Amino acid sequence: ASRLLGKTVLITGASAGIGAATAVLFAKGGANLILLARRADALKGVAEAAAKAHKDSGVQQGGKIATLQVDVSDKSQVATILDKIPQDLRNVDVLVNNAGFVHGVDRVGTINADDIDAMFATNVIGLIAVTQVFVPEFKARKNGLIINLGSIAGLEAYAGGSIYCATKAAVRAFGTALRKELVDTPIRVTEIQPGMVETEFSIVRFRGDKAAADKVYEGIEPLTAEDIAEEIVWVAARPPHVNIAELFVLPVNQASPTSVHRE
Ligand code: 8X3
Repeated sequence: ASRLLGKTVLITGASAGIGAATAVLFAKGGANLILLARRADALKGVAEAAAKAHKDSGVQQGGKIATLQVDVSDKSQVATILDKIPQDLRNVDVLVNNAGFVHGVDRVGTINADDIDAMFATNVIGLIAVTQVFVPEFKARKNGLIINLGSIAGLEAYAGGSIYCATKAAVRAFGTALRKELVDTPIRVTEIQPGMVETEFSIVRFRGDKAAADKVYEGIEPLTAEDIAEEIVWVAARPPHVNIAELFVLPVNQASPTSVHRE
């Protein structure tokens, strides 16, 4: 973990869930943070939690935290990211492309067109746009790690998830191509593929219906945001010659999107 000391990590979708847990864990490990999200107030809470985690850790290095209110699905906002980063955090070492969501469980033919656009806009186009900002930076500095949040959904699609699964398959294809493009550089590209993780994600999927969201996790112990944060921080702490290309992480009682054992 000493490899994290003083590193600067930019996290999208940092206001909740995996992004927020990852911010706190990197801060604890002595990294500096640039936290991006649409919701400024939630982001502020995460920045405070991360600052506290850094302070409590007693680690001297790192602990600088900047928050940027950015919607990655908005091209004009993504274009301002570099300008908005405070000067002392300009040299980003790790990009965590975490922002993403699913809206609805509708079957093809009945899917809301705006939901299709929104999921692709954030999960795919936004992720690509942010990556395009940092790849030239990383190439110029001959340094960088890009961690994309894929999903089990990108490996095996399931009924009722056609659009979300397609967005995560796109993330996978994009990252695979990028890894090949960067093969002659020190820049690493990782894809984390979580299975069932209990966060706001499920509530958003069911459009705020908490009871429906909770049902997903009935009788099974899902992963937590902190579990995935641990994997992300571990990936970032590998020696520079080691690239964890993919990491498929499941709750012990899940074997596929539909193979779930419930007590
Ligand atoms: C989300 C995991 O199983 O809901 O990335 O598709 S799942």
